[in-house]
Amino acid sequence: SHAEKIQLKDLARANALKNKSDPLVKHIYTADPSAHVFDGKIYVYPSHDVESDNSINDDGDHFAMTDYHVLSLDKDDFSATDHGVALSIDDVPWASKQMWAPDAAHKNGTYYFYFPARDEDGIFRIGAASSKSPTGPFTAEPNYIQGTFSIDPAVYEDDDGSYYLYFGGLWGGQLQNWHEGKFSKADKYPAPNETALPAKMAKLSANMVELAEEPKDVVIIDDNGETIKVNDNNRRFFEGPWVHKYNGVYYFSYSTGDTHKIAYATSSSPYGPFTYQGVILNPVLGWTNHHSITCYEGKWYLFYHDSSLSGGQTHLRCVKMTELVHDENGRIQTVDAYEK
Ligand code: FUB
Repeated sequence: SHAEKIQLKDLARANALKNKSDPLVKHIYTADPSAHVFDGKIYVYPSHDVESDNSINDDGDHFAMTDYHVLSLDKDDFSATDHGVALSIDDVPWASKQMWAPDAAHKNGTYYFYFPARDEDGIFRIGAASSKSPTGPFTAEPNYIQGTFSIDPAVYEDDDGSYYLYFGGLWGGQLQNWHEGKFSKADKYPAPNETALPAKMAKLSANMVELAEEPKDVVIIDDNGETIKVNDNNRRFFEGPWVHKYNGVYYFSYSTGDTHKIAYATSSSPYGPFTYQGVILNPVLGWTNHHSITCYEGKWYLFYHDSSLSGGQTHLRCVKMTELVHDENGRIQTVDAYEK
Protein backbone atom coordinates (compact mmCIF):
# COMPACT_ATOMS: atom_id res chain seq x y z
CA SER A 1 0.00 0.00 0.00
CA HIS A 2 0.97 3.65 -0.28
CA ALA A 3 1.33 3.96 3.52
CA GLU A 4 3.62 0.92 3.66
CA LYS A 5 5.79 2.36 0.89
CA ILE A 6 6.16 5.62 2.82
CA GLN A 7 7.08 3.70 5.96
CA LEU A 8 9.71 1.70 4.07
CA LYS A 9 11.19 4.92 2.64
CA ASP A 10 11.31 6.53 6.10
CA LEU A 11 13.03 3.41 7.43
CA ALA A 12 15.60 3.43 4.63
CA ARG A 13 16.36 7.11 5.22
CA ALA A 14 16.57 6.65 8.98
CA ASN A 15 18.95 3.76 8.42
CA ALA A 16 21.12 5.82 6.10
CA LEU A 17 21.35 8.58 8.70
CA LYS A 18 21.84 6.30 11.71
CA ASN A 19 25.54 6.19 11.24
CA LYS A 20 26.65 9.81 11.09
CA SER A 21 30.17 8.65 10.38
CA ASP A 22 29.40 7.31 6.88
CA PRO A 23 30.70 9.51 4.04
CA LEU A 24 28.21 10.04 1.19
CA VAL A 25 30.88 8.82 -1.25
CA LYS A 26 34.21 7.07 -0.70
CA HIS A 27 35.72 6.77 -4.21
CA ILE A 28 36.79 10.44 -4.27
CA TYR A 29 37.53 13.00 -1.55
CA THR A 30 34.80 15.61 -1.19
CA ALA A 31 34.32 18.67 1.06
CA ASP A 32 32.28 21.84 1.63
CA PRO A 33 28.90 20.30 0.72
CA SER A 34 26.22 22.74 -0.46
CA ALA A 35 22.93 20.86 -0.60
CA HIS A 36 19.75 21.92 -2.43
CA VAL A 37 16.45 20.33 -3.32
CA PHE A 38 15.83 20.67 -7.05
CA ASP A 39 12.86 18.95 -8.75
CA GLY A 40 12.11 16.87 -5.65
CA LYS A 41 15.63 15.52 -5.20
CA ILE A 42 18.62 16.45 -3.05
CA TYR A 43 21.71 17.55 -4.98
CA VAL A 44 25.03 18.13 -3.24
CA TYR A 45 27.62 20.57 -4.65
CA PRO A 46 30.94 19.81 -2.92
CA SER A 47 34.57 20.70 -3.42
CA HIS A 48 36.61 17.84 -4.93
CA ASP A 49 39.67 17.38 -2.73
CA VAL A 50 42.90 16.08 -4.26
CA GLU A 51 46.36 15.09 -3.10
CA SER A 52 48.88 17.91 -3.40
CA ASP A 53 52.59 18.48 -2.88
CA ASN A 54 51.97 22.05 -1.73
CA SER A 55 53.03 22.93 1.78
CA ILE A 56 50.40 23.04 4.48
CA ASN A 57 50.05 26.71 5.50
CA ASP A 58 47.59 29.36 6.72
CA ASP A 59 46.95 30.44 3.12
CA GLY A 60 45.50 27.01 2.37
CA ASP A 61 47.92 26.24 -0.46
CA HIS A 62 47.35 22.53 0.25
CA PHE A 63 43.73 22.93 -0.96
CA ALA A 64 44.72 22.64 -4.63
CA MET A 65 41.48 21.48 -6.20
CA THR A 66 41.02 21.58 -10.00
CA ASP A 67 37.44 20.49 -10.71
CA TYR A 68 33.96 19.84 -9.33
CA HIS A 69 31.68 16.80 -9.23
CA VAL A 70 27.96 16.95 -8.36
CA LEU A 71 26.26 14.29 -6.22
CA SER A 72 22.56 13.43 -6.21
CA LEU A 73 20.87 11.51 -3.41
CA ASP A 74 18.46 8.66 -3.96
CA LYS A 75 14.94 9.68 -2.93
CA ASP A 76 14.42 6.53 -0.87
CA ASP A 77 17.64 5.77 0.98
CA PHE A 78 19.80 8.87 0.35
CA SER A 79 22.53 6.80 -1.32
CA ALA A 80 24.71 9.12 -3.41
CA THR A 81 25.45 9.06 -7.14
CA ASP A 82 28.52 10.87 -8.48
CA HIS A 83 27.67 12.51 -11.82
CA GLY A 84 31.29 12.99 -12.86
CA VAL A 85 33.15 16.18 -13.70
CA ALA A 86 30.70 19.11 -13.79
CA LEU A 87 33.26 21.88 -14.25
CA SER A 88 37.03 21.83 -14.69
CA ILE A 89 39.48 24.67 -14.19
CA ASP A 90 40.60 24.21 -17.82
CA ASP A 91 37.17 25.44 -18.88
CA VAL A 92 37.20 28.61 -16.79
CA PRO A 93 38.98 31.37 -18.76
CA TRP A 94 39.74 33.64 -15.76
CA ALA A 95 40.72 31.04 -13.12
CA SER A 96 44.28 29.93 -12.37
CA LYS A 97 44.01 27.57 -9.38
CA GLN A 98 42.24 26.42 -6.22
CA MET A 99 38.60 25.68 -6.91
CA TRP A 100 37.21 26.02 -3.40
CA ALA A 101 33.77 25.70 -1.79
CA PRO A 102 30.97 26.08 -4.40
CA ASP A 103 27.19 26.48 -4.40
CA ALA A 104 24.31 26.29 -6.88
CA ALA A 105 20.89 27.81 -7.55
CA HIS A 106 17.95 27.13 -9.86
CA LYS A 107 15.91 29.68 -11.80
CA ASN A 108 13.48 29.19 -14.71
CA GLY A 109 14.88 25.84 -15.88
CA THR A 110 18.55 26.88 -15.66
CA TYR A 111 20.96 25.76 -12.95
CA TYR A 112 23.64 28.19 -11.86
CA PHE A 113 26.88 27.07 -10.28
CA TYR A 114 28.98 29.49 -8.18
CA PHE A 115 32.58 28.86 -7.25
CA PRO A 116 35.67 30.64 -5.93
CA ALA A 117 39.09 30.37 -7.53
CA ARG A 118 42.24 32.45 -7.78
CA ASP A 119 42.49 34.60 -10.89
CA GLU A 120 45.70 35.10 -12.90
CA ASP A 121 46.97 37.55 -10.25
CA GLY A 122 46.42 35.08 -7.40
CA ILE A 123 43.36 36.98 -6.15
CA PHE A 124 40.31 34.96 -5.15
CA ARG A 125 37.15 35.83 -7.11
CA ILE A 126 33.76 34.22 -7.47
CA GLY A 127 32.67 32.81 -10.79
CA ALA A 128 29.36 31.68 -12.22
CA ALA A 129 28.55 28.90 -14.67
CA SER A 130 25.26 27.50 -15.94
CA SER A 131 23.61 24.37 -17.30
CA LYS A 132 20.19 23.03 -18.19
CA SER A 133 20.88 20.10 -15.84
CA PRO A 134 21.42 20.26 -12.04
CA THR A 135 24.40 17.94 -12.47
CA GLY A 136 26.07 19.94 -15.22
CA PRO A 137 28.31 20.00 -17.15
CA PHE A 138 28.32 23.75 -16.47
CA THR A 139 29.46 26.40 -18.93
CA ALA A 140 31.51 29.08 -17.20
CA GLU A 141 31.00 32.79 -17.79
CA PRO A 142 34.09 34.26 -19.50
CA ASN A 143 34.95 36.43 -16.48
CA TYR A 144 34.32 36.29 -12.73
CA ILE A 145 31.30 38.10 -11.26
CA GLN A 146 32.33 41.76 -11.25
CA GLY A 147 32.49 43.20 -7.75
CA THR A 148 33.11 39.83 -6.08
CA PHE A 149 36.23 38.79 -4.19
CA SER A 150 37.26 36.29 -1.52
CA ILE A 151 35.72 32.79 -1.29
CA ASP A 152 32.83 30.49 -0.35
CA PRO A 153 29.77 31.70 -2.28
CA ALA A 154 26.34 30.71 -0.95
CA VAL A 155 23.18 31.69 -2.83
CA TYR A 156 19.93 31.99 -0.94
CA GLU A 157 16.66 31.95 -2.94
CA ASP A 158 14.06 33.95 -1.04
CA ASP A 159 10.30 33.32 -1.18
CA ASP A 160 9.73 36.47 -3.27
CA GLY A 161 12.01 35.25 -6.07
CA SER A 162 15.06 37.32 -5.02
CA TYR A 163 18.43 35.60 -4.90
CA TYR A 164 21.17 36.77 -2.55
CA LEU A 165 24.86 35.90 -2.81
CA TYR A 166 26.77 35.60 0.49
CA PHE A 167 30.55 35.15 0.44
CA GLY A 168 33.81 35.62 2.25
CA GLY A 169 36.61 33.94 4.18
CA LEU A 170 39.59 35.00 6.29
CA TRP A 171 43.25 33.95 5.98
CA GLY A 172 43.56 32.03 2.66
CA GLY A 173 40.16 33.49 1.75
CA GLN A 174 41.78 36.97 1.63
CA LEU A 175 38.98 39.03 3.27
CA GLN A 176 41.67 40.81 5.33
CA ASN A 177 43.33 41.96 2.10
CA TRP A 178 40.36 44.04 0.94
CA HIS A 179 40.00 47.61 2.16
CA GLU A 180 37.92 50.33 0.53
CA GLY A 181 37.38 48.21 -2.53
CA LYS A 182 41.09 47.58 -3.14
CA PHE A 183 43.22 44.46 -2.77
CA SER A 184 46.50 44.83 -0.90
CA LYS A 185 49.04 42.06 -0.40
CA ALA A 186 49.50 42.95 3.27
CA ASP A 187 47.02 41.46 5.74
CA LYS A 188 45.17 44.16 7.67
CA TYR A 189 42.81 43.37 10.54
CA PRO A 190 40.98 45.86 12.75
CA ALA A 191 42.25 46.08 16.35
CA PRO A 192 41.35 43.08 18.57
CA ASN A 193 38.53 44.97 20.33
CA GLU A 194 37.00 46.32 17.12
CA THR A 195 34.22 44.83 14.99
CA ALA A 196 35.32 41.60 13.29
CA LEU A 197 35.74 41.52 9.52
CA PRO A 198 32.30 40.65 8.16
CA ALA A 199 31.12 38.26 5.46
CA LYS A 200 29.72 40.07 2.42
CA MET A 201 26.37 39.80 0.65
CA ALA A 202 24.58 41.28 -2.35
CA LYS A 203 21.40 40.71 -4.28
CA LEU A 204 21.94 38.96 -7.61
CA SER A 205 20.72 40.49 -10.87
CA ALA A 206 17.84 38.90 -12.74
CA ASN A 207 20.37 37.18 -15.04
CA MET A 208 21.92 35.44 -11.97
CA VAL A 209 25.51 36.10 -13.09
CA GLU A 210 25.92 39.71 -11.96
CA LEU A 211 25.50 41.59 -8.69
CA ALA A 212 22.51 43.92 -8.52
CA GLU A 213 24.18 46.07 -5.84
CA GLU A 214 27.50 46.75 -4.12
CA PRO A 215 28.41 44.01 -1.62
CA LYS A 216 27.31 44.88 1.92
CA ASP A 217 28.61 43.77 5.32
CA VAL A 218 26.90 40.86 7.06
CA VAL A 219 26.90 42.30 10.58
CA ILE A 220 26.69 39.90 13.54
CA ILE A 221 25.66 41.31 16.92
CA ASP A 222 25.21 39.84 20.37
CA ASP A 223 22.11 39.97 22.61
CA ASN A 224 23.04 43.50 23.71
CA GLY A 225 23.26 44.78 20.15
CA GLU A 226 27.09 44.98 20.30
CA THR A 227 28.96 43.81 17.20
CA ILE A 228 31.04 40.63 17.52
CA LYS A 229 34.69 41.65 17.86
CA VAL A 230 37.94 40.56 16.15
CA ASN A 231 39.25 38.71 19.21
CA ASP A 232 35.99 36.79 19.79
CA ASN A 233 37.28 33.76 17.89
CA ASN A 234 34.49 31.54 19.19
CA ARG A 235 31.78 33.64 17.57
CA ARG A 236 33.22 35.76 14.78
CA PHE A 237 32.69 34.91 11.10
CA PHE A 238 35.63 33.10 9.50
CA GLU A 239 34.33 31.42 6.29
CA GLY A 240 31.66 29.17 4.81
CA PRO A 241 28.49 31.32 5.00
CA TRP A 242 25.06 29.72 4.54
CA VAL A 243 21.51 31.08 4.82
CA HIS A 244 18.25 29.25 5.40
CA LYS A 245 14.83 30.42 6.54
CA TYR A 246 12.83 28.77 9.29
CA ASN A 247 9.41 30.05 10.40
CA GLY A 248 10.02 33.34 8.61
CA VAL A 249 13.40 33.94 10.33
CA TYR A 250 16.67 34.17 8.37
CA TYR A 251 19.45 31.99 9.79
CA PHE A 252 23.00 32.99 8.84
CA SER A 253 25.41 30.15 9.67
CA TYR A 254 29.18 29.98 9.20
CA SER A 255 32.47 28.47 10.28
CA THR A 256 34.41 30.09 13.11
CA GLY A 257 37.66 28.89 11.49
CA ASP A 258 40.43 28.58 14.05
CA THR A 259 37.89 27.58 16.73
CA HIS A 260 36.47 25.00 14.29
CA LYS A 261 32.75 25.42 14.94
CA ILE A 262 29.70 26.01 12.80
CA ALA A 263 27.80 28.84 14.51
CA TYR A 264 24.60 30.69 13.65
CA ALA A 265 22.89 34.04 14.04
CA THR A 266 19.34 35.12 13.14
CA SER A 267 17.58 38.13 11.62
CA SER A 268 14.23 39.27 10.25
CA SER A 269 15.98 40.42 7.04
CA PRO A 270 18.38 38.74 4.57
CA TYR A 271 20.54 41.87 4.99
CA GLY A 272 20.83 41.41 8.76
CA PRO A 273 22.03 42.45 11.24
CA PHE A 274 22.09 38.89 12.55
CA THR A 275 21.98 38.18 16.29
CA TYR A 276 24.35 35.47 17.46
CA GLN A 277 22.52 32.38 18.75
CA GLY A 278 24.87 29.44 19.26
CA VAL A 279 26.69 26.44 17.81
CA ILE A 280 25.21 24.15 15.17
CA LEU A 281 28.13 21.76 14.79
CA ASN A 282 31.03 21.17 17.15
CA PRO A 283 34.55 20.63 15.74
CA VAL A 284 35.06 17.64 13.45
CA LEU A 285 38.17 15.64 12.57
CA GLY A 286 40.39 17.95 10.46
CA TRP A 287 41.03 21.72 10.65
CA THR A 288 38.14 22.96 8.51
CA ASN A 289 34.48 22.81 9.38
CA HIS A 290 32.05 23.62 6.56
CA HIS A 291 28.34 22.94 6.21
CA SER A 292 25.00 23.58 4.54
CA ILE A 293 21.41 23.17 5.67
CA THR A 294 18.38 22.17 3.63
CA CYS A 295 14.80 20.99 4.13
CA TYR A 296 13.55 17.89 2.34
CA GLU A 297 10.00 16.59 2.66
CA GLY A 298 9.46 18.37 5.96
CA LYS A 299 12.74 17.37 7.64
CA TRP A 300 15.87 19.46 8.02
CA TYR A 301 19.32 18.12 7.22
CA LEU A 302 22.84 19.27 8.01
CA PHE A 303 25.53 18.53 5.43
CA TYR A 304 29.12 18.75 6.63
CA HIS A 305 32.52 17.15 6.16
CA ASP A 306 35.44 15.75 8.11
CA SER A 307 38.80 14.16 7.35
CA SER A 308 37.98 10.63 8.51
CA LEU A 309 38.25 9.04 5.05
CA SER A 310 41.93 10.04 4.81
CA GLY A 311 42.75 9.21 8.42
CA GLY A 312 42.78 12.88 9.41
CA GLN A 313 44.49 14.73 6.54
CA THR A 314 42.96 18.19 6.62
CA HIS A 315 42.85 18.70 2.85
CA LEU A 316 41.43 15.23 2.05
CA ARG A 317 37.88 15.28 3.33
CA CYS A 318 34.55 13.48 2.92
CA VAL A 319 31.01 14.88 2.98
CA LYS A 320 28.34 13.56 5.31
CA MET A 321 24.76 14.32 6.33
CA THR A 322 22.66 14.08 9.46
CA GLU A 323 19.29 15.33 10.65
CA LEU A 324 19.07 18.84 12.08
CA VAL A 325 16.51 19.82 14.72
CA HIS A 326 15.03 23.29 15.36
CA ASP A 327 13.29 23.25 18.75
CA GLU A 328 9.91 24.88 19.45
CA ASN A 329 11.66 28.25 19.94
CA GLY A 330 13.51 27.95 16.65
CA ARG A 331 16.82 27.20 18.35
CA ILE A 332 19.03 24.67 16.60
CA GLN A 333 20.15 21.64 18.59
CA THR A 334 23.95 21.37 18.53
CA VAL A 335 25.29 18.39 16.58
CA ASP A 336 28.34 16.56 17.88
CA ALA A 337 29.79 14.52 15.06
CA TYR A 338 33.41 14.12 16.09
CA GLU A 339 34.65 10.60 15.62
CA LYS A 340 36.44 9.38 18.68
O1 FUB B 1 37.86 23.66 0.67
C1 FUB B 1 38.69 24.78 0.64
C2 FUB B 1 38.34 25.73 1.72
O2 FUB B 1 38.45 25.09 2.98
C3 FUB B 1 36.91 26.21 1.68
O3 FUB B 1 36.66 27.18 0.72
C4 FUB B 1 36.78 26.66 3.09
O4 FUB B 1 35.46 26.94 3.49
C5 FUB B 1 37.39 25.50 3.82
O5 FUB B 1 36.49 24.43 3.97
